[in-house]
Amino acid sequence: MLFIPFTALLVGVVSALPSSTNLAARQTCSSPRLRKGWSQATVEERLAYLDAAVCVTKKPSRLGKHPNATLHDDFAYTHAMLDYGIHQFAGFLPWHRYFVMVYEKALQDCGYKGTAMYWDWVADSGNPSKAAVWDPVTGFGGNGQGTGNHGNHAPPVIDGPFKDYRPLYAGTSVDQHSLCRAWSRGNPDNDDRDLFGHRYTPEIVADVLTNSRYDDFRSALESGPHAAVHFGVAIGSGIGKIGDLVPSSSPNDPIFFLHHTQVDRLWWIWQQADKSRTNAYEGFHRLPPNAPEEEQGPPVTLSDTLSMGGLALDGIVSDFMDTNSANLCYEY
Ligand SMILES: [Cu+2]
Repeated sequence: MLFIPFTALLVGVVSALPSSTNLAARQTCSSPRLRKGWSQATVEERLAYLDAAVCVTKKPSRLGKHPNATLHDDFAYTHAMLDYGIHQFAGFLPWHRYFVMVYEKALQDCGYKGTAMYWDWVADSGNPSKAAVWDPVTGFGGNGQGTGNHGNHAPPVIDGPFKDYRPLYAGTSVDQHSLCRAWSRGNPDNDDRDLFGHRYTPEIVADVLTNSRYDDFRSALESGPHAAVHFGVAIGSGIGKIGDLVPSSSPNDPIFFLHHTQVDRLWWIWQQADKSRTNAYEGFHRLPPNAPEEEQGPPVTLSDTLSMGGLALDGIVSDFMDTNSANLCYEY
């Protein structure tokens, strides 16, 4: 049988490969790699990650959709193009698991030796604006500042390694702008914390994890804490402008990948609680936006395709369920 290394799947340029490839059970995963939280990593590890993340913003586009696009822009574009088909249904979790892996591989192609890292926003929910991820030297820089952006874009991020990065896309439209954030500011009178930290507390996330059915868990996580972090970072109350982490091009903000690695980690934690959850996958496909509301799509299956829109080869859901499989081989 032809052996296809998983890295080939990620690069997405091996034209002889079928468009989707089942790689399960070809090897074993004897020593899974540990994905760390940003605040657990050493300063050297954080700087190495940031160096590679900056490198991704300077590498040429793989998709070739626009002469000014970089590889990082490709991630935003792919996510924006596929938006409707990768959110608000069962496929949300495996699709983003694969997407984070494609990015992790891009970091490694930039010389990074480590793994994807996560922002544990549950641990930081009491005071999210003070989280280590926002450090100007050992993190991703802080909130947007001043008035130097245009149109609907929130103020630019003026510190940290991405202050000169100018994402090309807003949604799927070409609209180059400075990387921007607009943190929501909590109202202490209502126990509203900044960055909507009151919506992803340990209590709330523990409650999300009590859902025993896959798609109930997925839905509670996606529309609850996951969405709150997107909005908390990028939809500052009252300024009428939005930061990069809200539109469908949200991978524009490199913090996206730490946010989604945390989402992946919470799924992993949920899976660890019961062996039968490794392959627990149920729910329904979404119908096109113009379909009558009462109709639902066909049931999802483990053999459904995960499209990467040309950024990497398409995958199959079953290849992204078990982080201890040979092709994933990581843990938290
Ligand atoms: Cu997404």
